[in-house]
Amino acid sequence: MRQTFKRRLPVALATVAASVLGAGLSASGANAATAQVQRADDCVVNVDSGSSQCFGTFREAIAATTHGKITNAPLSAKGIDRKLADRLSAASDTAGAQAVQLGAVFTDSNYGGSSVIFEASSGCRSGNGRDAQLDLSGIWNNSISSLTTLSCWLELWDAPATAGFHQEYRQSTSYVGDAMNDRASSIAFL
Ligand SMILES: [Ca+2]
Repeated sequence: MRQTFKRRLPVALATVAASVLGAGLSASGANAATAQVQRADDCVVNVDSGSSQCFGTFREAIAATTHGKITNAPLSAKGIDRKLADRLSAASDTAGAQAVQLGAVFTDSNYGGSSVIFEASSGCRSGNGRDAQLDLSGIWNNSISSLTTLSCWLELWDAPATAGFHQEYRQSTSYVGDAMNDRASSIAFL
């Protein structure tokens, strides 16, 4: 069924407790390389449940994580900026908000490439210890180059299960730096 498989439609992926970003495994071999060139994945991962959904545009991913509160975000993740981050914070503060956005990571510098927006039922209390963590897999493993902090500070770790070399980011960062670039295999939310 490879020819009829539509990667751009929202896909509810099976929950995998320790390694939630399985969307990158949905294609294989030469087809995977082609797909990544043609279309980046923009995914939303719920760190409470481990579930993830991927979309054809960053705008769709933002609409999903805000449950329709923001439907005019930029089509490309490259459009994420302080204004959008402020809107996300405002949306998650409103009564009845169903998710808080913790932060986002990108496979290219300057918020480009494939993106993952992390959400949870509640936000981080920055500076007050670790609120959540998860492993990066699929196309996101060893590929993160930039990130956006929203409710949380983000900490990138070289090894799975937040082990090994790591760096903490307290603000949005257009390039995570030579020491951490294309190296993160897990992430912690502070
Ligand atoms: Ca690594």
